[in-house]
Amino acid sequence: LDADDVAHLRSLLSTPDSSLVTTIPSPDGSWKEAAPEDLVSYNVDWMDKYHGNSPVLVKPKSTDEVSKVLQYCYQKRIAVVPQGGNTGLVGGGVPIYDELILSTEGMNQIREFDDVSGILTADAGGILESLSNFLHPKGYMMPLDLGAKGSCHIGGNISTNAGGLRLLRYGSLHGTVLGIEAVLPDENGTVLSINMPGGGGAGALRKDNTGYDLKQLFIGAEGTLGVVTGVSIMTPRLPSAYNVAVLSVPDFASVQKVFKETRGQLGEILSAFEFFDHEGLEMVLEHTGAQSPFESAPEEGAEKPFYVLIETSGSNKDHDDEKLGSLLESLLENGTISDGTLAQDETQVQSLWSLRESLPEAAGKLGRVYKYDLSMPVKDMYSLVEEARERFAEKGLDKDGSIKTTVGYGHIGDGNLHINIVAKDWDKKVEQTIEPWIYEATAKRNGSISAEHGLGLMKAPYVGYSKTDPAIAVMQQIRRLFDPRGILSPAKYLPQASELPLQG
Ligand code: FAD
Ligand code: 2HG
Ligand code: ZN
Repeated sequence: LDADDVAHLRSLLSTPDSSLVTTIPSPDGSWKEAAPEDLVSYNVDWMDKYHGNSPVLVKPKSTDEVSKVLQYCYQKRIAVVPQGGNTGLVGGGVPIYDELILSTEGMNQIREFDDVSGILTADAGGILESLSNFLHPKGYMMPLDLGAKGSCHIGGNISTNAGGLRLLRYGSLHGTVLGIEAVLPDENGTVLSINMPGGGGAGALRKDNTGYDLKQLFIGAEGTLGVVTGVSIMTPRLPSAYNVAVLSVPDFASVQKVFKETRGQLGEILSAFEFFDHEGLEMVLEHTGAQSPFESAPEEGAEKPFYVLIETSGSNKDHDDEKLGSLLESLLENGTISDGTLAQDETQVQSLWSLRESLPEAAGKLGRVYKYDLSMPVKDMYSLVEEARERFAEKGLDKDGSIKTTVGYGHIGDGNLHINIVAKDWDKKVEQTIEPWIYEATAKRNGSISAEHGLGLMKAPYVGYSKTDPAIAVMQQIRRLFDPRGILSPAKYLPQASELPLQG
């Protein structure tokens, strides 16, 4: 990227002064050079783990501008990294070297909302929480919710196929996304409008069996096929009654027992079932100042308990209270749960949720966090956390202080385990003790090395643990079909992506 590129890119943007930030000096004073710190937050990820060095950030205001930018980047073979709210956890959304950063920050309009079908059509840069705030007064809600809601963009959610806290109830984005608009990195900067209202062809429909369902390819593509600029998504009705309970159980077998019972007894009103271990709770209490919801702490030397968070959402509070009440009664009576708190008001709902939602933030306050996001049968989940701890103890990494703690938590309802290994520092020795061992251990359990965070830079070399060679080869061909010159997030997502044969 040089001054000529900056001058050209500026000429494509309707508001160049606010839509392009660069540290490259202008030869003729036609733009004001930014200070390096103005680009820092776009060059570094949320965990402070991946650092790039891009001198140019563009924030187009329309799909047409994205198209012009990608067309130019295609012509000049300029590498581009699409970026939403930069909350991704696998190094996918930040440059590795000096790729152009294309942010969706400037595209955050709601295009339309149909209050009969509940279909929302919005720009890709809409912040998840803002979209929720738009929908709530209308009696609707977004079908996904995550701890990063205040920053992540809907385009980023789609590009990572984010799961989150209520996938158990509302399903994955592969089911709720009805239409996608994306710009391709080709010679025309082609705008591909798939089932988008007003985009040509069929609009946002629940049912449309006319050909390959191309929009599905963009869900979880992590910016390797095109830049998502708009979305149509099906939003569910906002429930009028909520309950949240956090329960303490003696062991992981009881977590599974409670899950089975809960699904059986609560049925359609269950909207979340999360778990965290005792190390996780201690970390949150220490680093967020939250109060324990339990009357007593486990005794010194006693087995460490596990915790589950159960949420119900429905339309009849008395009905839901009765169902949850009888579930808790039966679990207490048969000794499956040892302690518990049921939220009495909205403030308590929030504070119980924050015990679970604060885990990533608390881990970040304690140290440098090696994060693993794994899918596997629930029964095999926690043995992996225990094996990890044993491995670190054998290598002396806990004694010498390199690893401060290892915590396990996640979305039990979706078979999704999060392991956060909190280290004193980013440390090659720690990393090599974890990887590829953790991926092998996951594959042995027939699991997936990424349940919801994606591949990014972190897991690109390891996809083979979860996908066969022929499947990877087909994915590589699809990638080249959409991105013939390999300009979108090269070196990420798939193994040896940068060595794929280029076209044109
Ligand atoms: P970014 O981080 O900016 O980008 C993520 C990837 O998508 C990158 O590869 C980027 O190139 C690509 N991308 C972004 N926008 C576009 C676009 N418009 N077009 C094409 N490609 C694009 N994830 C979950 O699944 N479940 C959780 O519960 C969850 N909780 C989280 C909690 C916290 C506190 C944090 C920090 C993260 C959490 N995440 C979770 C991970 C992250 O928030 C999600 O992956 C989120 O969907 C990323 O959105 P973003 O806008 O920040 O994307
Ligand atoms: C969550 O479920 C997120 O809280 C983040 O997916 C998990 O930070 C993590 O490892
Ligand atoms: Zn998660």
